[in-house]
Amino acid sequence: MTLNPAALDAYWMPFTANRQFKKAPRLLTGADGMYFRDDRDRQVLDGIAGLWCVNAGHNRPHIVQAIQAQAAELDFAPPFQMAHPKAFELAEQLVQLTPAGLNKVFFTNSGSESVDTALKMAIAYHRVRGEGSRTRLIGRERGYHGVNFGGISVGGMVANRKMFGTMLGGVDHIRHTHDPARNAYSVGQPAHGVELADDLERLVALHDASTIAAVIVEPIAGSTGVLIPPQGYLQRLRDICDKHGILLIFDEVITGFGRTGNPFGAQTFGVTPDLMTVAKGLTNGCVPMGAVFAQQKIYDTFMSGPEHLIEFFHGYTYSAHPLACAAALGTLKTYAEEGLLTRASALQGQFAEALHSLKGEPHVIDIRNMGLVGGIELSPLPGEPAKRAFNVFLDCWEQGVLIRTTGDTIALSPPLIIEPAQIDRLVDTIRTALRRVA
Ligand code: PXG
Ligand code: PLP
Repeated sequence: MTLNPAALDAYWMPFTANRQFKKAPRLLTGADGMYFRDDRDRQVLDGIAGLWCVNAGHNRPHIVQAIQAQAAELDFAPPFQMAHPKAFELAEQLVQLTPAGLNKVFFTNSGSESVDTALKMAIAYHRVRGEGSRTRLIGRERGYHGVNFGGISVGGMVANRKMFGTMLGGVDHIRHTHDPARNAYSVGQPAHGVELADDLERLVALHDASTIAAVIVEPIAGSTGVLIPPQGYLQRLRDICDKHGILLIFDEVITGFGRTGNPFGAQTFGVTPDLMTVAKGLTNGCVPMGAVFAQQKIYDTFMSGPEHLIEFFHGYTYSAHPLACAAALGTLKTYAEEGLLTRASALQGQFAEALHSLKGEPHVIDIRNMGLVGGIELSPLPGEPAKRAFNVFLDCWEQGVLIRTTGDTIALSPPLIIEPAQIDRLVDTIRTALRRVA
């Protein structure tokens, strides 16, 4: 099945060079396990779990059957003042996986919605407990928190921000943690940079803690090129937040559901946030769904007014959609049966070794890794940022391997079912590409 150029005209593609793509489309028509199938009937090894989301691999029977059965049983249930059983069942199962204390779940339909939900929860929480002056939100340079207005306001990727006006007021950013001069080629967490967390003290001194509601960071910054937190950094952020009564939000849309070797990055790094956002791996990418996990104390604070009144004026038509809940339950069953939420810890040694074997190949200037996520940073083509990495992407695609690039960094986040030989193929494909691209 191949589409002719006219058939590609109407679809305005997201985060895509539309005109370039439509001249030479890359179409996926099927998927199973570790592989996509494309419109030339090739098998393409999936090196990025779709888009950091298909953590259990493609076409998994429990998930497929759960979605099919649910569609025939209950297609939709209104989520406001009504509910359906699977929403509760899913929430109960999820809080068995989260760090202790994060035992309330609010459902959304994407990571972007999870982020905006968490930011609203944080501001409203302080207001309900009588500190309505705490409205300021702090993000981090190079952060990615989705594309809604809240998310791009606290986000720190300039291309995602500069076209969209002034965004939310009252937002500030701490410094990012990328420090190749000291930390290039670190295996796992870099040794240097714990003091970068102290940048939060600078913002407290500037704005006063009484104006700050929350700080949001990704435990590992994914979209900006896989930036692993320096040793001790997240704990120090936690300590500074506690000292000043600021909520700490971990955006675990990428690090959630097994990517780092534990169910959540919070567990891998040993730091528990007040709110935690997830999406992607929650349903294995099969039906859109996100969630926000909240500490008991936050939920309890909202449960203070008259019992017949709505406590939190927020929610989506499709919050806890039956198809999404069914898909998530099938996903959790698959993760549990196959031990996938901890499998990355067994594979990370081989993954790290394979990745770091690319040191010394043409153009490579840094390699970063943790669990089953990796970043390979290239020197840019002079005057043409991002082009060299994209050339590697195209070369790998021709070799039958799907990778992802952001700027001049190659990002890898394979399904957690990957086998050692497939890790080697992934890395060797990149090696071949590096040796022949401009
Ligand atoms: N937070 C984080 C940390 C994310 O990685 C989102 C929020 C938004 O999720 P939704 O479901 O609204 O897309 C994300 C999503 C990339 C890439 O290029 C990364 C994401 C999405 C698309 C592309 O690396 N992360
Ligand atoms: N716009 C309009 C006009 C609506 O009526 C609604 C929901 O009822 C929305 C936007 C929000 O849609 P959703 O709940 O799917 O986010």
